Amino acid sequence: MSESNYNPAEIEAKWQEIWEEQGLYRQEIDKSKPKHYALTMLPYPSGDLHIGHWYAMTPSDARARFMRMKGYNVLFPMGFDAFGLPAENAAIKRNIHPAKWTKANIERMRGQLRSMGTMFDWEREAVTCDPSYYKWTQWFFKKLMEQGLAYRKHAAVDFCPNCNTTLAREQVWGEDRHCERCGTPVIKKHLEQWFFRTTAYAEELLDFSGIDWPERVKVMQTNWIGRSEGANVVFETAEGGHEIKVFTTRPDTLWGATFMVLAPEHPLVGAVTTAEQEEAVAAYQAAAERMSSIDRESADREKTGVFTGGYAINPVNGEQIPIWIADYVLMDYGFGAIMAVPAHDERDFAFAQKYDLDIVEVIRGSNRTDEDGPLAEAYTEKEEGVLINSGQFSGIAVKGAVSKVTAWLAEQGKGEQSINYRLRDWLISRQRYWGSPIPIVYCDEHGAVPVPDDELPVMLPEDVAFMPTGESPLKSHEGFLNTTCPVCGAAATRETDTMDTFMCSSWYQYRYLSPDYDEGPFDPEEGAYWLPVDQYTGGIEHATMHLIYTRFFTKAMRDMGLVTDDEPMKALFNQGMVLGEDNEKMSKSRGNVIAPDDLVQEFGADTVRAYIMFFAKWELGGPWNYDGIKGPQRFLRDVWSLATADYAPEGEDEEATANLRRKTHQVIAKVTDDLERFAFNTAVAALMELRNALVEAERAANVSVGAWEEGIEMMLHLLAPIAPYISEELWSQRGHETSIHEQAWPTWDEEIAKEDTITLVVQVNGKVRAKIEVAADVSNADAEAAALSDPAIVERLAGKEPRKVIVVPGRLVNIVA
Ligand code: ANZ
Repeated sequence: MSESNYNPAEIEAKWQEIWEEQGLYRQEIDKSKPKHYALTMLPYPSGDLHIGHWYAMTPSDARARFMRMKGYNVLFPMGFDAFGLPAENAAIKRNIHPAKWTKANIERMRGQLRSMGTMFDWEREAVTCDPSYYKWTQWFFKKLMEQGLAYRKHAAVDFCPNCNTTLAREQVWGEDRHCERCGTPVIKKHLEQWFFRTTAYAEELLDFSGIDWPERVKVMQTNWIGRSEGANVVFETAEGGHEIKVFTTRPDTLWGATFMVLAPEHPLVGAVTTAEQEEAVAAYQAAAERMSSIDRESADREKTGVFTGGYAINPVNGEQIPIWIADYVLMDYGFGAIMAVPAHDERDFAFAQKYDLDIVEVIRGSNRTDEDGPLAEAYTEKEEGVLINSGQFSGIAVKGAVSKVTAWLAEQGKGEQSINYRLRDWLISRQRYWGSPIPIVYCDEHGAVPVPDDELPVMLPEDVAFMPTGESPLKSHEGFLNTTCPVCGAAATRETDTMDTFMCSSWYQYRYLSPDYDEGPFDPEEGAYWLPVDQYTGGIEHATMHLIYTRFFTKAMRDMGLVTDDEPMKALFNQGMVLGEDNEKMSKSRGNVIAPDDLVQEFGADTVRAYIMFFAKWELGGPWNYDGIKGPQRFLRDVWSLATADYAPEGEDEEATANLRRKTHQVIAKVTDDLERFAFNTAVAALMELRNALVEAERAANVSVGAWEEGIEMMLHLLAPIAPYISEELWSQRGHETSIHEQAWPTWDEEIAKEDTITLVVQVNGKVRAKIEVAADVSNADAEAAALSDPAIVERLAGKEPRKVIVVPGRLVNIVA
């Protein structure tokens, strides 16, 4: 083989320039071709691209390039999710303005992104902190308001004391309810905040028909939305005639409701509490308020509560039942009140035992009798058992009882069927500086008035003391704060909170279509051609935040008449994560961070790309291995040597020629199928096999020139999406004038790809009993397996284990029975 003079640094810089000059990756409407909108999640401009960006983006790029070669007109844009807390925190730490910090980072990252060799069309770049972008984010806020999907409410909200801002429910994670960004446990604050009515689409968000999304994401979203079917039942208080409404999933257990529990914040607590209990109740309420950072829903935490002194009447049997307050009942689910059925609910059972409250069994399983004594635990079975102590329903099976009891309650005017969701409306107000201002003006006379369209965007002022105080820094900016009412012209003040940055990324795929368009959020002509996104790629960590928000946005946009699709992205694929060499998550403190720039310098971008695609299944990810990159490096060097070699056969061996052609066509089929399925690792492995076959052919110098040329050119085609620079360079060195990236994806010939087969004779105890077709290079084990599974042999052995099997390669399989 010829000596390799492959110099990645040189050719990569060269092709970046040529591609840009030629506009090779300009992506424009072309109605003569089917379109393919490939989207990968946009980065936050943190300052440096890390290997995780490479891991997410370069295989996505390979897939987009593959689709392009397959004949699609591919849109593959890139941008920056540029508002957000890290910029502000970095700015505070280093005393530079967040805008400056962000812009410098974007500049740097653009260069790094270019080195990756991706086909991003930079003319479609969108940066969410640009006024030309956030003008439309604000416009969407107004549109949502018009649609009744944005509203303002005074509410107890989650507040991160470290980030000094409120958070959406989705941004509060874990048992200890910590901030998704910084890990600090959140506290509750009572604030006037803006919300988006995501719950209006709860039912539709549960419907994933028509989109090809990973099962895991669908399950996570379904759990997050948390749909429960049940009934609302009204209880009256024994005195004062107040009505307490509850949501229950088990109306069939109503006869067993022996007490009620209100959330400590429930508005009727004051009304039902007796004078004797007032002090204890107030103390418990105060404690609950302080405790709210702990997960009140946690099942294992010891239940606590206080009796209010008041009673309610069970609507089905007229019994007086005590009303308690307890923090395991949450104010923001159902009606913030429950009917407690200790015999059939674990939490209620624990509570009743602790406070010595009545436990009345109303469902009985078949393996239990009166002699068994009191229940040792709640009986929560819904499929097996019959109702007892339940008036006219006694004796019916528990299975199906919910709907029967619900129908009867509705007839009696005592309840109604109801569906509840865990999903909460999306809280979008943030008390921080670096975000899009909310386009609202408050007027004494006219309340919250949206800023007129022709005054958008409400510019984020730059001269702001952006120290985090828990209040928006915009509050202390007189010039920003003071304005006039758009309706009456009287003095008014602006909303000073900014929007959650998840809002910016909820619609960015639309802005990419026409980032400079000023008549609307995107050019409808571009939208009509490119939408929806055909293939989205990104990390699983966005399953319940970004991916719910963007679905909500698209549904709202559809109802505004802006798009016709119900869903933003037809297909989604989640890649895994690259870990450090120590198999741990990469972090500066662990010192296991892999810096892509260094790798590019040492190996070239193509090798880094090939290794990223090769070292793990993309959806799984795994630990980085510095030595592992040598394999793909060797591979690309070999490809270089092979493609630049002067191949001159010494003779022409028919079989060797057929073998090479077979391999070539098999690899075309394999790589095509693999790239379709995001199986990049096996695609690279198949190309390495083709390399081996070519190395062998060159050494033996015995295949036809035609077969050799075919092998080399197919290698370059198949390699193009994975290693775009080297394939382009070698392609052009071979005298081609148009880019390899504009070539059609190769097809294969099944006949040529077909394995050579041979016939083996199968004997049982020395007599020929069957003949089998197997691959010419079949292993002994495979030949044995094929013989033993032949129907004639299976019949003859009649289930008995053969005593011995002897394989004579290329001739026969002898079974001793
Ligand atoms: C009586 C009952 C009997 C219940 C029984 C369950 C079992 P999911 O499935 O999560 O929707 N619940 C209702 N509102 C609540 C609140 N604000 N805080 C805490 N718990 C609340 O749960 C619905 C069940 O959770 C409801 O059904 C109610 O308890 C409780 F054998 O009512 B159930």
